[in-house]
Amino acid sequence: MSENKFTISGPVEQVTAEIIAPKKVAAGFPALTNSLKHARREMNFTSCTKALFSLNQFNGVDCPGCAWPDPDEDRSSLGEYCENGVKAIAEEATTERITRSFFEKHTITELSNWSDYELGKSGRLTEPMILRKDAANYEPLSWQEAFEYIGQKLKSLSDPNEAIFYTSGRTSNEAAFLYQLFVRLYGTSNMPDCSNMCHESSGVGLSNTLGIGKGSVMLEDFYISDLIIVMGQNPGTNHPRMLSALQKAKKAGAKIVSINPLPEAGLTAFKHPQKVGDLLGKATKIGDLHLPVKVNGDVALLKAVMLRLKEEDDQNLGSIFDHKFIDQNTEGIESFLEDLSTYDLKNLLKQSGITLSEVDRLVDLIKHSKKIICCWAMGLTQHKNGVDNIQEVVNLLLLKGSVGIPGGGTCPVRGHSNVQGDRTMGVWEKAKPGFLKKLNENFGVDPNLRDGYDTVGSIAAMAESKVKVFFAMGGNFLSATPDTEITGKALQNCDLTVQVSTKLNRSHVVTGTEAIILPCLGRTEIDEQKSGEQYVTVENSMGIVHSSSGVLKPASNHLKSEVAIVCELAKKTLKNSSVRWDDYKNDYSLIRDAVENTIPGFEDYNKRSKQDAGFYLPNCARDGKFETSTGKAKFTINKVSAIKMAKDELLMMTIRSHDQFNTTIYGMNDRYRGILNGRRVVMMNEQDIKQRGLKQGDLVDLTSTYDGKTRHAKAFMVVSYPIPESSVATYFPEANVLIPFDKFADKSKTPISKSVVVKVVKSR
Ligand SMILES: Nc1nc2c(c(=O)[nH]1)N[C@H]1C(S)=C(S)[C@@H](COP(=O)(O)OP(=O)(O)OC[C@H]3O[C@@H](n4cnc5c(=O)[nH]c(N)nc54)[C@H](O)[C@@H]3O)O[C@H]1N2
Ligand SMILES: Nc1nc2c(c(=O)[nH]1)N[C@H]1C(S)=C(S)[C@@H](COP(=O)(O)OP(=O)(O)OC[C@H]3O[C@@H](n4cnc5c(=O)[nH]c(N)nc54)[C@H](O)[C@@H]3O)O[C@H]1N2
Ligand SMILES: [Mo]
Repeated sequence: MSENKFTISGPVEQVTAEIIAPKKVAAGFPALTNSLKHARREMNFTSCTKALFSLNQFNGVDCPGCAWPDPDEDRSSLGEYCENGVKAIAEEATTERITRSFFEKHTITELSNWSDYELGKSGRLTEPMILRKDAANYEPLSWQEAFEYIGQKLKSLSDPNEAIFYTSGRTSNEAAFLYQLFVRLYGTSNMPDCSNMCHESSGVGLSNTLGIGKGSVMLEDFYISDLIIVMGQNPGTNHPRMLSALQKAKKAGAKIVSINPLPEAGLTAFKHPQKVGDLLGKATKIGDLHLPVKVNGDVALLKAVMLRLKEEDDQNLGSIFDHKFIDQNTEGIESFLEDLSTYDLKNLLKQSGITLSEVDRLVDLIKHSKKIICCWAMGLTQHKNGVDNIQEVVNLLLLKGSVGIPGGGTCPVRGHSNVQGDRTMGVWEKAKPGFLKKLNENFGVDPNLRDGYDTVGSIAAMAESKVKVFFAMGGNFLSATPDTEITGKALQNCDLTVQVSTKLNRSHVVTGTEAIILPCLGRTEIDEQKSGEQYVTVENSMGIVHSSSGVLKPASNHLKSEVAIVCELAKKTLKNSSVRWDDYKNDYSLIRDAVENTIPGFEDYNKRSKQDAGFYLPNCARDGKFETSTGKAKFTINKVSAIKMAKDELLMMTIRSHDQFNTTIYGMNDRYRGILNGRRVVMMNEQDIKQRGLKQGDLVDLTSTYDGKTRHAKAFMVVSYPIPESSVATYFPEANVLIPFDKFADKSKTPISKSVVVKVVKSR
């Protein structure tokens, strides 16, 4: 480990990965033993049992992992958890602590050479720290000094738009509502969030076509569905509790299809880790059909499927499409079909990498199904044509009349546990006019605030030195965003960077001229305020709002809640604020009252959030009503991928291993994919490996070239993997240095993390 040179993107670790056969079954005993291994390594026995038994129980702790919903009734008394939920808890409830002596001992230059894994494993942050100008180390400061310091700095800016306020998706509704209120009262809409990099394409595509940026189905719909299509999503790793729903759906007769370049374990077969029968017996086969689409080949595939369906519909007197639904509820069918007819089936098959007989197997399943659910995640959203991907999925569902019916609809599966709620609370660089009007009436927010920077806009603005203060409510902006080197330099252009965090990460190390760390309570911890113990609320992927109450003793006596941090900061920053910041801090039920008075759907918020499973927010698409500009669901014309590649180029997707939560690295194993003990790997098709005169285990350098600028990532190990030719996969965030921040999805501006054109050459 070099200590002399400061690095932005961290060390290039030597790869010593061990490659074994990928797994075909997800969960089962190995998931149990693995989760316990993580829990035991990080936590003491009492916190471990307390946290796990309360996890996802009525009025218990909402898992800080993913946003998959819990059953409305019938929850396991062992806790509704999965292997990766346990890891998320263990990460937060770790017994390791970072104290002031840690920062005395390790300079910022030294820490910049630690890996994300090493930084994260150092433990929970315990007191506010400041990195002063030109200092080598962080030093402690009191909370009051910290708020004073940040408040002064914000007040001194000549334009509030010189500040940026980022949000990651773990922030509770209560904290998110106050945070956006504070930022807007301060006078800016510069609120980039992790959603910009995540499901933004879903939000845009769904709003445009169905009139609501959220999914339409509920958990119950899975159990009565005929057909569930899972596209561009790896639930076995990223939403393991979804596998229980797929298992139940399967047992009730649903067919399940996966469309994914990789044969992901959870979509093949599953053993429920909390059911003894499953653990001892045979696994449930989950997938009926797997279509190994090329990276970014989805629009081509969907068009091929719809062309074949159209032929069938023509031959079968219109009995395949739901013409009645189409007539009554949609618009644009004629131009959609006209455009579809211009495509050549052979070309579409070539572009998707799927054979005609495979396409016809899917067509056959769709033909015989009325109730169809399409689920998706990052495999569809993080492309130049990410919005088109989503809209093409909607086209298919509309043809079948399968939106807004029991058992059928859209299911974008959200990432962070409260990313959907943060948006509902108004964390967004834009705002619906009605919302700003309400904020104006209730709190005096300027109703004419203009749109602010989103995530890529923020990077550009910081790179151009237009920004003086960068403030992050959670997350790890540097490692999560594309173009690590450029983003790092952009952050360094700021005068002050502030991170509200639970754990140490790269964003604390690559900073503005000065930097402040504000350590906060995690979701699992007891939040005691003046009026007593507080609970918070979150919204899951299916629009259910419910409570979450911490059960563990806080990691340090000096931690503050995110709500308290926002209130204190607002008091120090805003001149003559009439908002009751102190009351809100003392009693979160008052914040919920304020939300109720501002955002539709939150009637009786305090009462209903205490009900066992919480309450559903209104959802027009679920009710079969489409609140688009015309009141109809819209067919849209979408582009087949237009990415051009030279012969020696490959299309790279950057994905998650089984041992990470975004930029938090839990361990070095991607157990299901059989890649152990190393993350700097590139999964390649055997043909692509041979063509380059390479073999598994070779070290290669990756480059990407956009607009004449070449980016480099050195020393990745080649892994021969069942992935379509010309597609390759690497892990995020190691490969983020290759992703140009100024290349993103049309309309949603989501970075192209799943389709980066790269070259792979042997390292010298
Ligand atoms: N344990 C754990 N849970 C998590 C997270 C985590 O990091 N760890 N992250 C959370 C967050 S924020 C999110 S957004 C979600 C992410 O959940 P996912 O979207 O499942 O995460 P990724 O690993 O990005 O996986 C993308 C999947 O899409 C496939 N794919 C890639 N490109 C394409 C394509 O062009 N077409 C198709 N059809 N498929 C493609 C990949 O092979 C992979 O299976 O998970 C959430 N839950
Ligand atoms: N190449 C590539 N890049 C990607 C993606 C990809 O698939 N490929 N995925 C994108 C996606 S989908 C997302 S959502 C983003 C994720 O982007 P972020 O949300 O910014 O990143 P995380 O890694 O989830 O943030 C982890 C940090 O959050 C802090 N934290 C954890 N819990 C809490 C809490 O309760 N409160 C506070 N205040 N802080 C907390 C800890 O300090 C931890 O280090 O990354 C994106 N980046
Ligand atoms: Mo995400």
